[in-house]
Amino acid sequence: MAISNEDRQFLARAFELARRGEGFVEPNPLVGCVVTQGGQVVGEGWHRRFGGPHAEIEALAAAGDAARGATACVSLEPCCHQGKTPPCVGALLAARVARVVVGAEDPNPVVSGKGIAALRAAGIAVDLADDCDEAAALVAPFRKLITTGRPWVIAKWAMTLDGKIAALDGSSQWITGPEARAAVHALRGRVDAIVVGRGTVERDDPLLTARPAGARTATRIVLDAGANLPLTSKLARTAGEAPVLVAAASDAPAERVAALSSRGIEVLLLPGADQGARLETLLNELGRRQTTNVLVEGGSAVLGSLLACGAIDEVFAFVAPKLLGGADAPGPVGGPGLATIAHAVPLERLELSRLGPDLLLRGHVAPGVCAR
Ligand code: AOF
Ligand code: ZN
Repeated sequence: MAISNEDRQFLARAFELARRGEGFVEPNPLVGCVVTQGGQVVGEGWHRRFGGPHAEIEALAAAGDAARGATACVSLEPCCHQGKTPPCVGALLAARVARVVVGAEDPNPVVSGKGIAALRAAGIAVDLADDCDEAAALVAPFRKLITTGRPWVIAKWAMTLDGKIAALDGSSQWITGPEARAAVHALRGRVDAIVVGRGTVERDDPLLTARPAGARTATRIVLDAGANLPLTSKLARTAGEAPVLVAAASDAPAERVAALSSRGIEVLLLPGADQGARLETLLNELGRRQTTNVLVEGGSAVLGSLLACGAIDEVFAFVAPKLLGGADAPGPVGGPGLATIAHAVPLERLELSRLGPDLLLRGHVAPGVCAR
């Protein structure tokens, strides 16, 4: 049996449920599940928190006896391994579901394809929606981390309609209105780390916390080759409330490193001749720490280095309907830039929303695209 339109509708619901776990489940994937009988939903569930029951277990529990002979639509291939929780394949078999619709294969090599094979071997009909971009997008950060060992990098900026992130005098507060700023706080509240350059700290003295607090508390990271972060900065003064990490060059002065460390700030000494090389090392280290989502808030030099090393996975561009002009007023992404228009990095899965007076454009960098 192939995937029907009805299956797709239930899968869409499973994706919606899965998103509720955002910020709570990482480094696990977002997963949602809908159990149906004769076109009616009899149980719904999602993976709610890291270490907790998987989506299928929640949905089967909600369905109870109605799961017998039912169809389970799961956004991700059910697991067949004993992790922190028992395998979902076993639970689906025990509940006697008749059919499983799967949004995407699990990129985790421990599961990948084996969950579907185990279900089929037990006589359950399994249909994989292998053309489902949305299922793939839902687990894109998880896939990135588990297959490359590096986090998913979200580049965020706020600019005027004519592409400026600050006026000539350096002022940038505020380009966008309160609704857009609230969306940034929501984003901060679900990521594992927030990165800014030293220049941004100098200019804006940001706190980089989510207000109100979100599902998780991000580590606030400053790219600061000389470990010069002032002890009077808001970041340094709040290091006891939310973690601060200074990513410095390996030759940063020992007394600066000691001063920051004594305030509870972690200093990472990164090898590498330039910011781009140090950024790559930092991303590898963050991946090693199971960091799934990293939000990079600028400035333009940092975003430029990221673009140049092909490290941007997703973009959140907030656009205010204002004009600033100025040949020397900065744009969001600096650095060397790409040599020619044919090298421009395309975004896909573009979503456009209105936030009060402003626009939010978000999209994923097409997989396999690498800046040259
Ligand atoms: C599913 N349903 O809802 C999720 C799955 O350590 P554990 O037990 O939580 O297992 C984590 C792994 O299980 C994770 O790496 C991924 O392969 C899969 N996640 N699988 O069937 C779910 N969250
Ligand atoms: Zn599972």
